[in-house]
Amino acid sequence: MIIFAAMNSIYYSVRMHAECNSRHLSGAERLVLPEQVESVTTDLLLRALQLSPDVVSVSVDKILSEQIEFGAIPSITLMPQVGYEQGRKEAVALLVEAGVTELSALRAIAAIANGASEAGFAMRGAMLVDVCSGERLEKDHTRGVRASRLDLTSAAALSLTTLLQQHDLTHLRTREALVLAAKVLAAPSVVAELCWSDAADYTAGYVASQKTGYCRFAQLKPLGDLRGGRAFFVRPDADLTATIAFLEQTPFLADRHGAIRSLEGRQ
Ligand code: PML
Repeated sequence: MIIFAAMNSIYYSVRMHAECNSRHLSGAERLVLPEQVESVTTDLLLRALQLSPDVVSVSVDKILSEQIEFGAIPSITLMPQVGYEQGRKEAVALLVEAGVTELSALRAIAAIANGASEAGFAMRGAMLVDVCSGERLEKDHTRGVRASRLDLTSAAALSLTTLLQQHDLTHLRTREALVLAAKVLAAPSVVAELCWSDAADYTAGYVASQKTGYCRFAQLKPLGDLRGGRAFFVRPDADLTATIAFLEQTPFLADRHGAIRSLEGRQ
């Protein structure tokens, strides 16, 4: 379903970031109409406060509707239920199918698995990884690159939530990851994304690309591991300034989504 923003309407980008002991704890964001700003800001603040942070920052920035890029949430494949080591092997195969070299895929997996920040923790944002060599291209290995100013329209949110519920995918992280993947795949020179969560109690992850859609694994890391994160694979000739500007600055609203197919029963 496609919903068009009213001409010349105003939106606000509401972004929350929480820290504890100077380390990233939680981040979330929305792109909403003016009348939603108060309740959305409260929701994000309450979400951060549940985690006993030292510092919570909330920013609210005006966005004009003509600045917004619209796009699609990719179709979803629920991959067979396997352990995280087998899941990582299958993630490599999907990345290769998407156009990433095996070397690059393996280097990205190793970096996330070992804690990709300078200090060996999860990064705040994502790695930018050369699709051929696996070289890391982001300037700051702790901050990384953040896909930001993104959300989905209310109509798309309703429809997607209903679809996800039919497959017992009710966690907010899944919805948020789908929106983020939609924006990442719309970015210039991005070929694929690899992600697994840095939350101790959340083992899921995915490979996303135009070729494969969003392929979700229930387990890409052992339970309790805080090392997780994201790699955005970019073409060697990428104009990184343009890619980063799109990911971090261009407002993006997903207004439609694909279907879900499940391979979960298969081994
Ligand atoms: C995160 O937000 O921690 C990343 C979540 C990745 C998997 C999301 C899912 O499909 O459930």
